[in-house]
Amino acid sequence: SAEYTTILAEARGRVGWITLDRPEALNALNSVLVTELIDAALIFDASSEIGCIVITGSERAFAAGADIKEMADQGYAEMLVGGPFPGWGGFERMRTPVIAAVAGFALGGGCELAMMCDFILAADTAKFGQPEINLGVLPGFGGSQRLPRAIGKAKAAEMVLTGRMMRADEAERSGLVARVIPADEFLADVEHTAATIASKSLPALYAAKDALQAAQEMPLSEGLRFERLAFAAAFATDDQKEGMRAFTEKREPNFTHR
Ligand code: CO8
Repeated sequence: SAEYTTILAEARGRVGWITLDRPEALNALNSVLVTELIDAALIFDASSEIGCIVITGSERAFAAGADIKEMADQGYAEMLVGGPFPGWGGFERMRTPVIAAVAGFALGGGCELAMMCDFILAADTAKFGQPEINLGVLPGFGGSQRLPRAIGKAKAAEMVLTGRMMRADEAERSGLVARVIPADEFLADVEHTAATIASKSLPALYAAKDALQAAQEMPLSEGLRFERLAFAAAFATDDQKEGMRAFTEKREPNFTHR
């Protein structure tokens, strides 16, 4: 939409596309971009017309991190009170599935933003890293917590302590990304994947995303209890009736909520 200056936001069918667009800074996440990204994402999330959100960058960079030039002179209180943090709670609580579509650099806050999404699709050009250690700091946007959960302690510790980059094939082997796609097929594949998700029943998508998030945050017994209740609750929706009826009638389901 026209009012944004650092991102492009556009609905394509039931998919909400957000393209980070600060080419002069490899999409570094400055405060304007962060504000616009969260705003656009929350608007898509609030719309029942949107069943999947894609966050992507350019061929060269998803995002090369927080904006170092903007951060350089900040102090403790400025970081804590303003800084990059306000607003992300809402982003993390979105109900709509979010895909991070990463080509090129996903470094620092860029890698952390990608990990905040439900899953990452990577072009074969993708490079992931938490290079904050080279700047005399550490990941500040979830990287020290989400990277070990995604790829295990050993690999995460090596990445965070050396600041090295990881290529797409290693990222796939390690479980950081769902799939690696050749660069020339990348956006078409992402679009297809997002449209597939967006064609499902919205209440079922919300519940499935909730349960997957519970798996990241809860002990197994709690997560299993959460799933059991959510599964039973799905049987109160007309989309469950339609989905199962369509299966027995050997036709495509026509969900009410999508
Ligand atoms: N911040 C500000 N500007 C940047 C950033 C950045 N993170 N990354 C690149 N740029 C700018 C460069 O300064 C350069 O601008 P100019 O042309 O005006 O000098 C332009 O983008 C192009 O970059 P390069 O010339 O460096 O391009 P190269 O291809 O030579 O190198 C690299 C690409 C390797 C990606 C290199 O740019 C680089 O190392 N960038 C910094 C990566 C980094 O350290 N990221 C971590 C930042 S700290 C962080 O993310 C902490 C997160 C905690 C909170 C997050 C809240 C959102």
